[in-house]
Amino acid sequence: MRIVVLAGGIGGARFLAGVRAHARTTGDEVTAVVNVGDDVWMHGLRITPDLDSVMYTLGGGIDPERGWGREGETWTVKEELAKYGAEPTWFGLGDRDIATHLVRTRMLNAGYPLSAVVAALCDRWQPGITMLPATDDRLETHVVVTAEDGTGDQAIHFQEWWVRHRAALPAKQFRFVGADTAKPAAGVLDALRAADIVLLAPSNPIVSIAPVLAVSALRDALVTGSAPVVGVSPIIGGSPVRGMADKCLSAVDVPCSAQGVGRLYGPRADGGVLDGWLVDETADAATDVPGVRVAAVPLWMTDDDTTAAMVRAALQLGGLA
Ligand code: GDP
Ligand code: FO1
Ligand code: CA
Repeated sequence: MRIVVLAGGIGGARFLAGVRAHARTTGDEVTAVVNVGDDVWMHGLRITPDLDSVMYTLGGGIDPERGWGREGETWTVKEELAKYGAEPTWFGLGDRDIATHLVRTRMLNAGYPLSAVVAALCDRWQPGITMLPATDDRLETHVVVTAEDGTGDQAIHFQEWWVRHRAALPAKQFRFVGADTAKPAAGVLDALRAADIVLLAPSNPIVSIAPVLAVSALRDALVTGSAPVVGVSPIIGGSPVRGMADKCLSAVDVPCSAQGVGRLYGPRADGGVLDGWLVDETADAATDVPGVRVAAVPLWMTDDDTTAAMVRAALQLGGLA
């Protein structure tokens, strides 16, 4: 069976570890289509946080506490850059991590598409699944906030909003710059066409999954494809578990609940993307999303086996397994 997963960073990576654990018992093929909206240039280097979180997590190189960057990291370059006053000082590139960004930037400058860069980096990390960026084209999430001098609105890069301002500036709008013309990356449409099921990881719906679905040909392939689409709620009992998804949801007036996110995604039969919606067994069990089949199981991704059980429930909800 072929499983395609749309994913962001930490939540996506942990979910994919469970999908891989399940697939190892069944021989299923797994393809992750990963968000690139967080990608950014810093100090002349191209940084791809969600792709790297997935690659390092599945490759055994992640810092498990942070959920991004490398385990056993050192910060000499960051400290030296700060001594030069080289901005941005609010964004930290670790020494080990920088090697990845150097390889990526060099390949991009040589003309390789991002999907080829990801494949090359995965030669080292061996994630055990196929990893694809949503698009090889430029697609960046920008956040519209009130300008610092109060004179009007200003759009800042997602990383500036998320890391520098810790999502504390009220977001008026999220813009996926470049999405209008972005095409699915090499391999994405083939993967969606061949899929037996498409899963939406319990990733941030606004800044991880929405930018993937903003690639219109990708969304069309998912919506019109024959594979069932099942989402997994990133919200458990009104809490985003970890991270700041609540700040993103409130910005677009969506309640921070499994029901709120399920209704935001909406039924595939009526302009949305879902056939099934998996929610946590506790408070979320009462979730109702018209036009979508809802099932409730424990959704805490505490270890790969627990997460693999979630994956099996998602496959069941999609009518497979
Ligand atoms: P990011 O790109 O690094 O922010 O990571 P993602 O967007 O892929 O995932 C972040 C989301 O994962 C958070 O907003 C949480 O809602 C969700 N999340 C984290 N841990 C868990 C968990 O154990 N269970 C569930 N259901 N969701 C989780
Ligand atoms: N997150 C932070 O909170 N502070 C940082 O300095 C930071 C640096 C960084 C460098 C490389 C990378 O791949 C990720 C990094 N992140 C950092 C995480 C990242 O900003 C966000 O958590 C994600 O983009 C949200 O998905
Ligand atoms: Ca992300």
